Amino acid sequence: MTIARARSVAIAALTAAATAIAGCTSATTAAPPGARQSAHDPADSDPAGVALALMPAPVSLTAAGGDPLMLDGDIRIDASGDAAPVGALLADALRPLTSAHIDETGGADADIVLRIADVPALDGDGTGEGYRLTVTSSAATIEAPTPHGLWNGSETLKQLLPATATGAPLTVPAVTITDYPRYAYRGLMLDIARHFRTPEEVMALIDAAAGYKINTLHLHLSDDQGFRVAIDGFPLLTEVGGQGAVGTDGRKMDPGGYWSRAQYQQVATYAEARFVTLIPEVDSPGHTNAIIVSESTDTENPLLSGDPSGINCSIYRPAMWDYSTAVGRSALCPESDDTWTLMTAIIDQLAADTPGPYLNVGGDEVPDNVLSPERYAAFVQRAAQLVADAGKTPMGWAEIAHAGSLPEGTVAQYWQPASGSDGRAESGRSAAEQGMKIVMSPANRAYLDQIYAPGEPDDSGLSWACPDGCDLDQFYRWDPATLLDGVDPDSVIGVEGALWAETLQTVDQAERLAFPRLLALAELGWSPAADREGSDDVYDEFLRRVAAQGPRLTAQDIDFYATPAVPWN
Ligand code: TNX
Repeated sequence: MTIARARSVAIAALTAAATAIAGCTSATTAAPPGARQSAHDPADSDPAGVALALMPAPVSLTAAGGDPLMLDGDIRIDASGDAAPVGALLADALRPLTSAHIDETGGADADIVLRIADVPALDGDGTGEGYRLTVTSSAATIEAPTPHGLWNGSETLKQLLPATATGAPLTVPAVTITDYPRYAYRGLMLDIARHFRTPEEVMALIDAAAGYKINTLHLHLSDDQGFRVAIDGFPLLTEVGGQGAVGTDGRKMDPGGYWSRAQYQQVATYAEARFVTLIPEVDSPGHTNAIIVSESTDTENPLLSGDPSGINCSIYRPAMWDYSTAVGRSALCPESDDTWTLMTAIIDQLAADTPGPYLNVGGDEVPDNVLSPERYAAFVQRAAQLVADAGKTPMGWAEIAHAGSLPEGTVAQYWQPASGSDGRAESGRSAAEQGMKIVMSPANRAYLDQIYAPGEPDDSGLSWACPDGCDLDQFYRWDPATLLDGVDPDSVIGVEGALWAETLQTVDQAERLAFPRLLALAELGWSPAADREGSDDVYDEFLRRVAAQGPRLTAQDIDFYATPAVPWN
């Protein structure tokens, strides 16, 4: 446990007490006439003694005011057919909370019912992710048109239960929740190239993020300092390319590592079962020094030409390691056949092992003196076409807009810390004008590697996009639909928090930067548009719900920054 962790545990204990009295729900709550609506008045404690501090806020919540559901004795879950896998994961989540026997065989009078059903109130939801959760004194019923919707409903139900076992029977307040997402894409990016993370660490982060209805995990698998997944036919990519990390520099302070193909498949399967779409990224043509150092002297490889030095368009010739944080020094040459032999092998294997629809080819930060704009465009067009040929939709950082004609449906991820009509936002505007869909990750609003506050002693992040710090307000008080002038709101398909890792040696450091700020992005991605920028009430109400997440994160052994912005106690 880090010092930060000890502090968060102490705060969590206080938060648990506060949570029990702070009834609250979304500003967007729509209650039918006559229904008792949860209010923001802290004195309005909910009758079950469990605060409705839901994160992200649901579209519509009605506190029915009736007796809560008491889960004691046998807890019977009815989830059959397509609902069964979600029911089994829900049962697993309940076990640590209760000594009651959990019976998944269902039956007419089950306590928890998960049912695939047409819910007319969700007719406007184009994502298929919506659900309705109805809790009465006799049962909690989740209905949704898809298993993904049932999963989202079960994550909400879990938030209506205590974070940890209390010894008392589990109670669930009587509520009706109708809920669906604003955006189909709600992502977290993990950079396991700059510092290695194990599959187990990544799976724990999937669980934590999925609890907040994050449905996309973008894995940044390769960069200048490391290549992290074994590729058939090219063992040096990982045996050489996976050995270091940022800061290694001969000191071995920052060891590398890599996943076997089977481990990648295991993480993909784990994510899929939790309705998290895995998106692999092989960053190219820049950010490729690990590939170049591993393969430009791979003269014995029968799949390559015998002299693959032609892949190397970096500033280092012959190739050499650079474990610093410098960017813009490496590039794969678009003219080399060996470049495309490698790119095809990497893309085809990742496409085959990835259940989801996307594959990201990067495309960021290639200076003109490393590759001319024409050579950059040639590279990105060919890489994107390889992705399309492998049956996936290409994604890349928004610079790919400069590559010109890319396959239909290509998605651009906007990252500049610029908004409105600022010239630096040109890549985002250009991508949208070309008909690409946009994922919003503006660095000063969504880069989870940035510091919370200057001088904060435990802050291990970078500050280039957030010189004055970016605390929760910066991550919460903006609107992905309107950030960029000249971008049609309909082009925006969602938001993603990017956890770059140059400075993050440990997973505790990574967690502390991601939480609680990822919750702000999860809410922007899921909950209806609101006046988050203008209204202090909207923001304060969000902060009260963040406070209730402290014990939940602690129960999952997730470190977080106990920002003074949040009324933790
Ligand atoms: C910029 S923005 C990068 C990454 C760094 C990050 C650090 C972008 C697409 N590239 O290579 O890790 O800043 O904050």
